[in-house]
Amino acid sequence: MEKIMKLSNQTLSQLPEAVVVPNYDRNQLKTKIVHLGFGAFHRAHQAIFADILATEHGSDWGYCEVNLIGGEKQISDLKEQNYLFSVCEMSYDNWSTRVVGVAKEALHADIDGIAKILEVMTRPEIAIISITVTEKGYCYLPATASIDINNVLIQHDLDNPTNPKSVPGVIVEALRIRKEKGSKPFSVMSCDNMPENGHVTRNVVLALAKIRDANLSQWIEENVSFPSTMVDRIVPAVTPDTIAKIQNQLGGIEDPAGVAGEPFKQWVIEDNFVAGRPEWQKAGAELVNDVLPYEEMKLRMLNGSHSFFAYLGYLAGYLHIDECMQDPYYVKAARHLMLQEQATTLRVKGVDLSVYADSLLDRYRNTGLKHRTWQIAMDGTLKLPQRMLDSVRYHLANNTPFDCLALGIAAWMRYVSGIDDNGKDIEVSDPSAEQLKELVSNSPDNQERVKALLSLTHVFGTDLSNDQYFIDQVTNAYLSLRDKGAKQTVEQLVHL
Ligand code: NAI
Ligand code: CS2
Repeated sequence: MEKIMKLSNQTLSQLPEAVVVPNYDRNQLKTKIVHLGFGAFHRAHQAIFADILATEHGSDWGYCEVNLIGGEKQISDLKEQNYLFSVCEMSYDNWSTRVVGVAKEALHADIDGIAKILEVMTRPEIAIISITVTEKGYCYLPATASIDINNVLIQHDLDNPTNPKSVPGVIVEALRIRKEKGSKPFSVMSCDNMPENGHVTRNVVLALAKIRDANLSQWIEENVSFPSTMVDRIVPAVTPDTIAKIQNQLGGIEDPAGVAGEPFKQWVIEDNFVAGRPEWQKAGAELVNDVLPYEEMKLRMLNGSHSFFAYLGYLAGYLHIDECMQDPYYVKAARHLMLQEQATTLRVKGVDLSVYADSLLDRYRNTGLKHRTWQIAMDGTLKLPQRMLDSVRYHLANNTPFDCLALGIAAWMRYVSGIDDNGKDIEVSDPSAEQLKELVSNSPDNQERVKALLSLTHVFGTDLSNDQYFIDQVTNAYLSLRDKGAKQTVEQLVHL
């Protein structure tokens, strides 16, 4: 039997001509960024920007790729294939592939040890720590954007500060060592889907540092920058089908570290770096003074409608986003949500939000993506605040309607209740899953369930948990979902 070969320096020359391969001298690259979270998104986003810069502008910015929790295989695959991985762009009917060469090193906390990761992070030439570790990785309370001191990883790091496990703990320890060595600080750049992601990161790092040593937290405050970013590219979780398609693109060569995402990509970055940065603008990123208006626009319009589809779609049996797009009532509801209930809350200027909404719907129609509603539905307790609840606050303050938002929130409540509209069990994945399960099993399936779930003040804040008008709106939507199901409720809503 013929042996299947893997992507590596040796097999690069055997790839089909259509595959773009690094045309630059990879030995000239220097590890100047440590990236925490070598997941699907980073590979198809930040790594692509760096690869374009190396290819077209002679950039020498290389990465050390790190996973702290999970993703052991991705790191070992990367090491085995000379740190090369492929990124495919999936349009409706056409795929194109690029092999990315900007990773220089790769480490996993459980395989290589945290000491090795800290050694790399404290090298003087490391200028940036960038992060894509999902909202969970920040160990924060979304309603207040402050550190969750009861988080098990934070508890561990408080007891073992020099042998940390959490993202904030690892950053604090690296900064402590740099301060002690007299090295320059680095910038810490979150690329996760949170509003003011730089501020969230700063909050958790400073809070942890302060508990440890007030001088250290003051040094961090004065010397380290935490630029915020707005990041966008739909990159669904890799499936065996994705891997098979990538192998096909590579002419039969296997790449278990490969990923595939949509053609669109956007990156808006707060230009606030203390130790230099790549010239990302040359690869199409926008460097701005204030990212917040862009973040809000993306989180509320894109991610808000994504979560709306995820909960209402999953309940109705739509497994992928493009299936939701086949339902004209769902599309109409999502467009209403985006333009009447999200766009109206935004401060972004100079963007035609109706064009933006239609471009999002068009991206969702991409049948190549197969983006699972279940994937987007994950971690709702950490996603709802920025995707829906902040807009609800705007509407309550302005006395304006928010029917679609109330329905989206009620659909999350149906979803975490654990049974879909066909009576099938739902596997709820959320850091608060245990608490959700308890609240659900201790409340009857009526307005009491809504009240019970609204008691999660780390999600809803004390304001929304006690706002009777909000409670009534969500309760009405919840009872309709319970009695008529998601499809009929959405249809009725758009007919009203
Ligand atoms: P993924 O599941 O492929 O990767 C998740 C990464 O987070 C892994 O590297 C894992 O090691 C790390 N991680 C998970 N929990 C952690 C924890 N508690 N502490 C430390 N590290 C942890 O997910 P993917 O697609 O890479 O997305 C990651 C994040 O990137 C998203 O949550 C979102 O904030 C952001 N993003 C994703 C987009 C996408 O379409 N996939 C697009 C825009 C932003
Ligand atoms: C999605 C996002 O998984 C989710 O929650 O809404 O990852 C979405 O695909 C990206 O933000 C698009 O940029």
